[in-house]
Amino acid sequence: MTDLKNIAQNFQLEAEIENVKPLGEGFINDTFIITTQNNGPKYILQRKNKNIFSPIPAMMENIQKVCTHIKEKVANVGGDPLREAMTIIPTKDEKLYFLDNEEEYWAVCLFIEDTIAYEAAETPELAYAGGKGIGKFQSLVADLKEPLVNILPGFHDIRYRFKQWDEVLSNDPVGRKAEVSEEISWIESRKAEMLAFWELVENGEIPTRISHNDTKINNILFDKKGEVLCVIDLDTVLSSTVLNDFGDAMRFYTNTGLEDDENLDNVSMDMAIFKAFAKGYLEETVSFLSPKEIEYLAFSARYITYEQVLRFLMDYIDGDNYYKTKSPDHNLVRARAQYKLLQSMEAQFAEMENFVKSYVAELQN
Ligand code: GN1
Ligand code: MG
Repeated sequence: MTDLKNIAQNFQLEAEIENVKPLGEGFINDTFIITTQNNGPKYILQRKNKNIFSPIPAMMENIQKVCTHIKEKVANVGGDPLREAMTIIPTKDEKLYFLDNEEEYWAVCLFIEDTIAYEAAETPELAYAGGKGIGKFQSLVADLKEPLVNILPGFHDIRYRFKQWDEVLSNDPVGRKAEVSEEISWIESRKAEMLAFWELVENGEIPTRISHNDTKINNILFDKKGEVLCVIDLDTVLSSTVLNDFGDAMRFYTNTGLEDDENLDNVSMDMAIFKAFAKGYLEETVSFLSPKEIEYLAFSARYITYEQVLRFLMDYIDGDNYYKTKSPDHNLVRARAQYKLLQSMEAQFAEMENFVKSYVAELQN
């Protein structure tokens, strides 16, 4: 604990530190909350995972560019930039991160009070608000002209993922491949349709824009009225297709079970949640989305869910190097649960597509 306090001391905090405690269950970074004395402001402290985000200083610059841009826009319309955007707290020597003597990177942002972070989209109303929030985020950054550094090459790029996949399968470093031949066939049998989609991004038919890329519901802060206040966890802001944000949100919001549910009967895609999120999202974005983006919106849910099956399964075969796990087969359990969700999306795909088409037509009339 003293260590964490010592680390926190390096940042420009407005009050004396009281305590530093773990917060949340991120799969990638380590997150803590800093409380300060006399009920002073709270802060979020994170050890950023340098094995995944590289280089961290460039990632922090990306986040700062996005936050500064959003703050300006929020202020222009009379909003509160300290609540409706993330505020990065620099170090005492004006850096966006602190590098400790073990070469670990730390960053601090202001904790936003009186907000709710949900772990599941419990109602269609919440999903609708979430869709509006992600749509609004995309429209706020749509005119950000400064380039972002690609600190996660190939992140939602299935061609790149297949390369990693082939390597992990041929190395089979911990001898797990033989026991998951059925799961491997789930990936292999869908390769062509996934690549066909990604080719549209590669050849520019689907445009590249700034997107969030990790739109789980707990990466959004809601206010007490149930409206989205602020989109957080900006480590993955990148130039890619905005469809990744829609797809990843659908992977998370519509799941009637847990991401790592051991009881597959719990897992399916909730169509009411899909429709509610899509409504909110489209209301904010239909003015700038291209016809191709709209055409592939529903498919993006399948794409990202498939990619997530692949990523969990690949990490299992690789010996669990990427995601934090709680048991030896955690990644396999996650892969199976996400596959169940994928199948449910496939079964309901026609209705998903039709809904998007008809709601866009309604909005455009
Ligand atoms: C990771 O860090 P966290 O838990 O918000 C991951 C996402 C995955 C997600 C699975 C940088 O997100 O891509 O979809 O876990 N982030 C990174 O729940 O890999
Ligand atoms: Mg997160």
